[in-house]
Amino acid sequence: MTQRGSSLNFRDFVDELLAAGDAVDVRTPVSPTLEAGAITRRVYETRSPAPLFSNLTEGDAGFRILGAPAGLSPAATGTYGRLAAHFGLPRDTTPRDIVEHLVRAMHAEPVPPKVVASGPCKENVLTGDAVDLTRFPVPLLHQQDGGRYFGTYGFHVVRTPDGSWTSWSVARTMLNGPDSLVGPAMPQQHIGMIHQMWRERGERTPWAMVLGAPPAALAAAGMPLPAHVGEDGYVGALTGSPVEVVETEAGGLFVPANAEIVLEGWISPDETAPEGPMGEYHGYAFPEGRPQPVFHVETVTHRDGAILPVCAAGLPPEENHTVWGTMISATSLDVLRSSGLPVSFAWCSYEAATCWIVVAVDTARLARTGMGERALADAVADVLFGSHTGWLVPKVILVADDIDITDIDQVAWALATRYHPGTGEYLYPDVPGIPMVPYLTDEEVRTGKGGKSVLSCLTPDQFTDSERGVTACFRNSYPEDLQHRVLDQWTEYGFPAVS
Ligand SMILES: Cc1cc2nc3c(=O)[nH]c(=O)nc-3n(C[C@H](O)[C@H](O)[C@H](O)COP(=O)(O)O)c2cc1C
Ligand SMILES: [Mn+2]
Repeated sequence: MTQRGSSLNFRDFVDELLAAGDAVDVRTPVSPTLEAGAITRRVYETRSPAPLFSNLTEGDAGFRILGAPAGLSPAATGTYGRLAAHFGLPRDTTPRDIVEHLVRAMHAEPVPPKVVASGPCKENVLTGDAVDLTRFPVPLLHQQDGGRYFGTYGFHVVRTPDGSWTSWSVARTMLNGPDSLVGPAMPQQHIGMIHQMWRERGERTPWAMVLGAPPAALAAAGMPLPAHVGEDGYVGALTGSPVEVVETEAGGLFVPANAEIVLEGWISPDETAPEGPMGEYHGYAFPEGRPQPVFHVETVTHRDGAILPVCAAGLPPEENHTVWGTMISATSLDVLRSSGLPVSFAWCSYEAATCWIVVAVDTARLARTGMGERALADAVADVLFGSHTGWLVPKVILVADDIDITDIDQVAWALATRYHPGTGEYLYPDVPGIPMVPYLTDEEVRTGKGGKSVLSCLTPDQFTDSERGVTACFRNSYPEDLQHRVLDQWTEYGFPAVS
């Protein structure tokens, strides 16, 4: 027996998507060399159901790939349905409710994982010469990529030498040979911090990577929770049940018991190999790769008929936007609210490729603070850019909370009609930030800071809570009884129903 349900069991998640018409079992032969990537890309770009490739032309028979595990869905099956299913929420849950759900769990008591003796991830155990990652259908995802990517939707498991902190974190890993991977472990990310602790002792970092993890665990591993917070305990709080974990074959680390594939081994203290380039979250593929740490695989365990989940990164919306962006929204909202600033919501617009976060300001509360625009911008920059989550996002857009910031059309309208050129932008050249942002100068990439801003779409009257004008729209421009009549008679007039 293993725990069930779409949030805590990847296989159940896949079955639920198939049952909801939000995944397609692709039985036509498909090559993991570019073809699976091309199909997955088109799926994101057309909001089609997720492809389950069950007849792959490379890799051992029986292995499968699930593409676009958290792509957006056809409207008829719930646009955010695949993301909601990661948390066991109904398919029609709004992104706003998903974010509030994530924030609530940050304030709940962590529920530590439950260690079980065995689980489906141990159905096949391969060690020694039997370790050959090329037996899996490891995809080449874009023709510009520097290699095949095994880990595009999996997470690393590492633990501090003193055992006090276990970190689960999503980062990409490229095939480096039959028994090794290579990928980033940035010093600002928790895997990089923990790897550094082992390096300082002159030791290898004990490591595991989990693919086809419980979807809630994957999402938590892609969430910038603060340092020393275990993502495993957060998943328990989020789902209401402890995650069932099993010990690795080598011992010392614990991985979700029903994971599809688990790689175990160690990160070399000093060895690097060329990694990338890869089509990335910001939507571009840059020409050069760079040297990154090598992950040596000593043991592979996997479920029968294992399914490798795959993110074909690039132009939004893919998982770097739908999962990472949503998790950043939750952690950013939490730090801003906790600081006492008059913030009602925060949202990384998927369309902005995790390069901006929109912050909704409660203008009634803002007026009571007496803050001016610069003071507010500086305070938001200070709180957000000073946090683990704020390192990831270079731009903040402030808007009054009459705007539904989860609706990009409304955000575009606010930018056009409320941002004042020349005075509405505040720059923070000395603030550190993720060096992957496409528009950074070489100097900014080298120093790891700059290119960060707060852009205000707050109009002068909004600082005094006085109204300069009323939005001319259905909700504001007609008496309520008339609005109800129009809504009630909508289809009678002859229009198709609006969801
Ligand atoms: C699909 C996906 C791919 C990601 N790829 C990377 C990556 O390659 N490198 C990286 O540093 N972060 C990547 N992230 C973001 C990290 O997982 C995220 O910042 C997380 O907070 C890191 O964990 P940590 O906060 O425990 O360090 C990715 C996230 C997702 C959802
Ligand atoms: Mn972490």
